Amino acid sequence: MSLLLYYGSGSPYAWRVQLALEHKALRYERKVLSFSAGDTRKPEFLALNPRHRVPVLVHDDFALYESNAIVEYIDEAFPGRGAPLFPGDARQRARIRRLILEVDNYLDKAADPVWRQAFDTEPEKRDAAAVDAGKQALADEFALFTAAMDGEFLAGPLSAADFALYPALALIRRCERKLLGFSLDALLTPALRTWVTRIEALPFFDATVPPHWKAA
Ligand SMILES: N[C@@H](CCC(=O)N[C@@H](CS)C(=O)NCC(=O)O)C(=O)O
Repeated sequence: MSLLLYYGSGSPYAWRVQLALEHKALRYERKVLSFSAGDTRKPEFLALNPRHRVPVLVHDDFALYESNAIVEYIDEAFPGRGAPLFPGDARQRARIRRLILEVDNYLDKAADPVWRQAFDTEPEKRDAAAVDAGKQALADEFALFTAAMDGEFLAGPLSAADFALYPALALIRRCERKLLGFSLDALLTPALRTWVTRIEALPFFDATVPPHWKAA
């Protein structure tokens, strides 16, 4: 059996998949792609994902893209390895899927202007008003996620919802290096701050941190 993960260092979507693979204690190889070198547009990668995005997981002869589909596949393809990532009855599993959709459809949208200002905008061209609007949108999102929280983790026990949200928050925190005075903790609710420390204390967490983040 072989598992190969194509990822980009710091990609929040790829990070979800790494959290799932590590949680299941699966052995996998990694192939890091460089966005700046255009690796995602090379024909051999386009053959795996015509949408030219990481992550892609190749399990033997089966290649799959889209992080949420991959996480769900890992959970179903390797039952009995680690606790399920979609635990509970139909309603609980539906909540997990809903929370993941809320991360992708709402939280990411709120974070996007902040990410753009931090990572895609020259320091002298940064728009403080855009960052402030982003901060407000993020605070609103964090209030909604806090209200939806149901126990130690987002949906009660640890689940795929936690793996969807954490990398987005980590990337928001990474903006602190670029945006003067920007602080993730200042926007998070106390419950989410505690939740972040819980995720970072997971025994496999360190293995998933982007290598170039560790070096810096
Ligand atoms: N919906 C996709 C999003 C993946 C995505 O946007 N990946 C970015 C990196 S964070 C990427 O590979 N961009 C490279 C490109 O667009 O060529 C998923 O969940 O897998």
